[in-house]
Amino acid sequence: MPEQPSSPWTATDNVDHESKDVPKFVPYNPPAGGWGALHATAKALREQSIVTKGSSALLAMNHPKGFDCPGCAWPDARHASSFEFCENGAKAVSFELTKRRVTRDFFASHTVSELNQESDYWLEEQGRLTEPMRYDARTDHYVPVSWDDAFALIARHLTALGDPNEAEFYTSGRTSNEAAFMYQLFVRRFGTNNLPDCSNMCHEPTSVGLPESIGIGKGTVLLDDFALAEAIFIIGQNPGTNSPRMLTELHRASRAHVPIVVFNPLRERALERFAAPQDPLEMATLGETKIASEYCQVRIGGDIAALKGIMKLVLEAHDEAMGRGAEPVLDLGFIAEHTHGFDAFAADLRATSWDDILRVSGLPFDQLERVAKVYMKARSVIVVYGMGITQHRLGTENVHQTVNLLLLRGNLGKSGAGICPVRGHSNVQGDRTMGIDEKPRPEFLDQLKNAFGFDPPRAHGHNVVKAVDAMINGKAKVFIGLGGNFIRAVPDSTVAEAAMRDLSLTVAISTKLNRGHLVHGKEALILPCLARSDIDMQGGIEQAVTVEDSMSMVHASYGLVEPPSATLRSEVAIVCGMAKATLPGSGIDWDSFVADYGRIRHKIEEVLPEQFADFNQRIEKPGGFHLYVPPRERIWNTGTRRANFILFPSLDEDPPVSDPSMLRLATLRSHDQYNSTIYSLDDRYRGVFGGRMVVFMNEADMRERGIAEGDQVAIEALADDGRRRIVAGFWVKSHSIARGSIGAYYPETNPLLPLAYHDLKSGTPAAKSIPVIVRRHAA
Ligand SMILES: Nc1nc2c(c(=O)[nH]1)N[C@H]1C(S)=C(S)[C@@H](COP(=O)(O)OP(=O)(O)OC[C@H]3O[C@@H](n4cnc5c(=O)[nH]c(N)nc54)[C@H](O)[C@@H]3O)O[C@H]1N2
Ligand SMILES: Nc1nc2c(c(=O)[nH]1)N[C@H]1C(S)=C(S)[C@@H](COP(=O)(O)OP(=O)(O)OC[C@H]3O[C@@H](n4cnc5c(=O)[nH]c(N)nc54)[C@H](O)[C@@H]3O)O[C@H]1N2
Ligand SMILES: [Mo]
Repeated sequence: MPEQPSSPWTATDNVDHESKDVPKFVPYNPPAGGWGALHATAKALREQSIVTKGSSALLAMNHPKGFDCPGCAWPDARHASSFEFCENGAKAVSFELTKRRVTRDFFASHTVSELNQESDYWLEEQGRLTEPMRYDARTDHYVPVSWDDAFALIARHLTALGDPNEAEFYTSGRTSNEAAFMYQLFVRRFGTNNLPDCSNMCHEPTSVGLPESIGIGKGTVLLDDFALAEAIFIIGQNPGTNSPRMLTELHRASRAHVPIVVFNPLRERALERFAAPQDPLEMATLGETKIASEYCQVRIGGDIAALKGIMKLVLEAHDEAMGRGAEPVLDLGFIAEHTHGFDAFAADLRATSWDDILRVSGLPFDQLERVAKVYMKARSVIVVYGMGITQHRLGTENVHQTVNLLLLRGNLGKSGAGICPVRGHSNVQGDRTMGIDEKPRPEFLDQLKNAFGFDPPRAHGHNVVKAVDAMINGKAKVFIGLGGNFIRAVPDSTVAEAAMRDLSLTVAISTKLNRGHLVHGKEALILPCLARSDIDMQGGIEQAVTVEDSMSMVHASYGLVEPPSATLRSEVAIVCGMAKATLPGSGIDWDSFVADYGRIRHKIEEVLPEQFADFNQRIEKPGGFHLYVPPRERIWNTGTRRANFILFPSLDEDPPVSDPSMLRLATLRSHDQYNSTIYSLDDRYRGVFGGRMVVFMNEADMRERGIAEGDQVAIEALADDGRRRIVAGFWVKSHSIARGSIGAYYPETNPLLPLAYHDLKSGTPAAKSIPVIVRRHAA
C-alpha cells in the first residue's frame, strides 16, 4: 500500500489535475455485481441527494412510452417497461438528476483560473449548469448572457470567417438523433463537413473496417442471439464497467454452459465472476457465477497474433479432417458462396510461424489450442469487441481479423452468431446514421439536397485528429462542441489545450461543468442544455427524442423529471437557435422544427427513406424498431458483393519499438468514471480507492525495473517526433496484467498520446498501445 510521500511531489513535469489524491490499494475479492453494486448505487444516489425513499425510487423510474438510459449503448431488453438495474446506468442517471446546481453566483465567486486548479472530479461534483454564460476576459469570470446574445455572438464569429472550413463542429455521442440531424444540417448549410465526433476516437475502425469486410459499419447481432450462441468471445471489452447490462446475457450463457472466451491483458473481475443483482437466490446466498471459461491474457497489441493462431489451428484441423475423410471443419459451402479471398488468406496463415504467433500474442500454445477447440465445436459464435481492438495503430486490421474468424465457419447471417462491436455513448451509432460524418456518403448529400434545396459541401471535413491539427496550425478559429469534453478526450492534450486557447470562439453545449469550459478561446460560451432524463416541453407538448443502440434498434426516449432550471434549452433548440442566427437566408424554418420534433423525424424519413419509413409511427411501438442490417441475410454490400477475408500479412498491430525497456500502455476507464466525467476516485473491482494516479504493472516488469508497489513513477512516451511527453506522480500497483503491458487511467494519461499516433486507416488514436518507459521518481 502506498505511503503518503514524505515530501510532496514537486517535479515541473506534467502533473495532472488529480495528482493530490493518494490512492489506497485494497484487494477486492467479491464477484462483480452483487451487493457491492447495490451498495455503490445507493451511495451514488445518496451523494447526489437524489433519494429520500430508498434507491428503488430511481430504479423503478420509467416513462410509459420509453426512456433510454444515457449510460452506454447496450440495448435494453425491457425498454418500455422498466429500467433494467445496472450500477453504472444508475450512476449515469443519478449524476444527471443531482440536486446540485452551478449558478451565476458560482461563476461570480470563482475566476476561471481558480476553477482550472480543480480536478475533473471536483468540477463534475458542482452539479448541473443552469444558465448561458459568456467568458469575460477583463475579469476572468464567466458572466450571464441571454440566449439571443449568445446566438448573435456565434453568428458574428461564424459569418466573419473567411472560409466555413475554419470552424470545427464536434459532437459527442449522447446527442439525440433529432439534435444530431439538425446539427449536421446547420453545419452543411453553413458550408463545411468539419464534423469531428467522439466516434473518431472510439469505434471508427469498426465504421471503416466492417464495411470492407461485410459491407456495413455496424454489428450484426441482436440481443436474442445471445441466448442462441454456442460460444461467446469477448475481445478487449470490459462489460462489468462499460456495458454492465451485457452481464445479464453472459450470466445466463454461463449458467447454460456456453463457453465464454475472453482476450484481455488485464484480469477484469466482471469477466471472471459475477453475481446478478436480479437473481434473488444468488444475492441471498452470496453466490456467484463464473463468466470466462477461458481467460487469455494476451499482450497489449497481441490480438491479431492470437486470432491468427486460432485460425491457423482451425485450418490445420480442417486439413487433418479432410485427410482422413471426416466432416469438414470449415463451412465450405458458406466460404464458396459468400466469401472472397479465402485462398490467399489461408496461404498466409499457413506461412505464419508458431514462434512468431506465440511471441507476439504472449499466449501459450495449449491455451490457443483449447480456444480453437471451443470455436470449432460451437455451431454459432458471437464475437464481442471494444476499445482493446479498435484503439491501436492497426485497429482497422484488428477488426478485419475478428470477422475472418467468424467467416471460417459461416458465423454471420445465422441465429446465435455474428459480430458485436460494443459502442460507447448511448447514441453514438445513431449520430453517425443521422449524418454526423466528416466523410459523408454522396447519396446522403444528394438526399439532403433534395429535402432542403441547397447544395451541401462535398469535400471531406476534419475528423478529431485533423481538427486538433487545424487548431495547432492556426487554421481553425471557432470550435463548437455539441456535448462531450473534447479537450480531455483528445490525444496530446497539452498541445491541444494551448491550441484551444488561441481560437477566437469556443462554444460548449453541456449539462455539467468540465475542463472544456476552462480551456477556452478568446471568447467563450457555455450553453446549458436539457439532459436525457429532463422532460422536454415545446409549445406545451412533451417531446420525444430517438436514439439507436449498439444493435441498430431505434426507439423513443422521454424525459422523467422537471429540468433543473427553467432557462435550459434542449439540444434541438440550441442547434436551431445557432442556425437561425447564423443563416438568416437559409430558407429553412428552424423554429418549426423546435416546436415539434416529429417534423424533424419527417425530414429524416425523407433523407433516409429506406431505413426510416413511417418513422413517427414506428417509434410508437414500445422497444422501437430495427434498422436493416444486410449481413443478417447474407447480403454483402462490399466491392466484391461478398464477405471478404482480408489478409494482414504480419502480426504486429503496433509498430515495433527497439528500446528493450519499452512497455505498452493501455489507457483505461475506472469503474467510477464516464469518460472524462469522474464519479468518484475509486475503481472497486481493480482494488483502487481514493485516487486515480495509478499505474497497473506486472510484478516481473516491476522487479526488472527495481520498482515496488506504492512507488511513485513518471511515465514517458516514446515517440520519434522529438517532443518529450511525460506524466509524473503515478503510484504503481502490482496487478494481474500481461508481461510488457501496463495500464493507467484516461484522461490523466492523454498528454502521453501523440496526435500522429493513430490507426492508419480510420484515424482513431492508438490509446491502448502507447510505447512508454516507466521510471521511479528520483528521491
Ligand atoms: N461506466 C462507463 N460506461 C461507459 C464508458 C465509461 O467511461 N464509463 N465509456 C463509454 C464509451 S465512450 C466507450 S467507447 C465504451 C468503452 O468500453 P470498453 O471498450 O470496455 O473500453 P475500455 O475500458 O477503454 O477498455 C476495454 C478493455 O480493453 C482491454 N485492453 C487494453 N488493451 C488491449 C489489447 O491490446 N487487447 C485486448 N484484447 N484488450 C485490451 C482493457 O484491459 C480493458 O479491459 O464504454 C462506454 N460505457
Ligand atoms: N487516452 C484515451 N483517450 C480517449 C479514450 C481512451 O480510451 N483513452 N476514449 C475515447 C472515447 S472511446 C471517447 S467516446 C471519447 C469521449 O469523449 P467525449 O464524448 O467528448 O467526452 P465525455 O467525457 O463523454 O463528455 C462528458 C461531458 O458531456 C456533457 N454531457 C453529458 N450529457 C450530455 C447531454 O445529454 N447533452 C450534452 N450536450 N452534453 C452532455 C457534460 O458536460 C460532460 O462534462 O474519449 C476518447 N479519448
Ligand atoms: Mo467511446
